[in-house]
Amino acid sequence: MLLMLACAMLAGDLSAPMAEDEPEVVVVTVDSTNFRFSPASVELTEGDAVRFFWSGQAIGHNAVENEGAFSTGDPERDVDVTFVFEEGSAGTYNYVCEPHEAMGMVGTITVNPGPEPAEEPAPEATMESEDTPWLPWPATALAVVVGARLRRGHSEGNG
Ligand SMILES: [Cu+2]
Repeated sequence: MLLMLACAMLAGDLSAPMAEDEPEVVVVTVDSTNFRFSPASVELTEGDAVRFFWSGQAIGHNAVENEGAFSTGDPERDVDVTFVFEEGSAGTYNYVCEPHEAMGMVGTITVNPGPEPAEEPAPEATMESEDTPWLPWPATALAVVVGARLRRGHSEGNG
């Protein structure tokens, strides 16, 4: 029993989160000659950010997420907008440059879940298993005592 508890505590310590990484900021810019985002595919972790950054473009671009998760607004020649993917935002985000979507100016951001906090072992769970073996004992002991008294009383009456 104590050994089990000790093991559980040890496991909890081992799975405790390490010092968290510094949030990463991935810059997505525009390859204007090919009308492409660069990089077009980004993978990061919850807490990280994407910075859409371009300036002095010949024509305006924007980055609009298909489900409305983020948008840099109207197409602009100069854009500097940073979106932070908070805890709980894990998922895949597909976005387009609205004027140039048909030309293939699209991008994907994949956000992976951050490290889980260590779960506390539930102390109640280990207590429950000990209940059942003790239940029959008081009832059985009482029956033996009552049975012995009855038998003795009976034999005295006969003798
Ligand atoms: Cu564009």
